[in-house]
Amino acid sequence: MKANFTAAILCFAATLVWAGGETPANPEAKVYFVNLSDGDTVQSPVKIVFGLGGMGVAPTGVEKENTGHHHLLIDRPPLGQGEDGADELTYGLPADDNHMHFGGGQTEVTLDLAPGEHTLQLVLGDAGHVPHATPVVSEVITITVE
Ligand SMILES: [Cu+2]
Repeated sequence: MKANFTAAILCFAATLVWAGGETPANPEAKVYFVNLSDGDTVQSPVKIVFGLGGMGVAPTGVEKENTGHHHLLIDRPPLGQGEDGADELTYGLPADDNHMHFGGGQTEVTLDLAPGEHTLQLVLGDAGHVPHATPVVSEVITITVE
C-alpha cells in the first residue's frame, strides 16, 4: 500500500515536471536524428541532420499551429533534467554553447566537435523558444568523435 502511494506520488511529480510551455503539439510528433545513431563513431566536422514528423518547421517568431524550430542540446543532461530542468520547460531554452537554436528554420548543421564522447538531443521549441506543452524531443544519443 505504501509502495503504491509512493509510486503514485512519483508519477504525479514526473507528470508535473514533464510539461512544457503553453503551445500545443501534435502528441504523435517525433523529432529524431536522421543520419546519426546512439554509439556512432564519427569524424569532425560532424554533419547532423534533424528529422521531424507530425509537425512542421517554422522560423522564430512565426506562430503557426503545429510548428516549431529545432534546438540541439549538446553535452548536457536530457531536457527537463539538470539544474534548470523545470525552468527550461516553462520559460524556454537558453542560447549558449550547450544549446543551439535553429531559428531560421534550418534542418541540419555541421559542427566542429572536439575528439571524445558527446551527447546530443533534439528539442522542438515554439516561436518563443519554449518546448511545447507535450515536449517534442529526441532520444539522447552519445557519439564518439575520433
Ligand atoms: Cu529557439
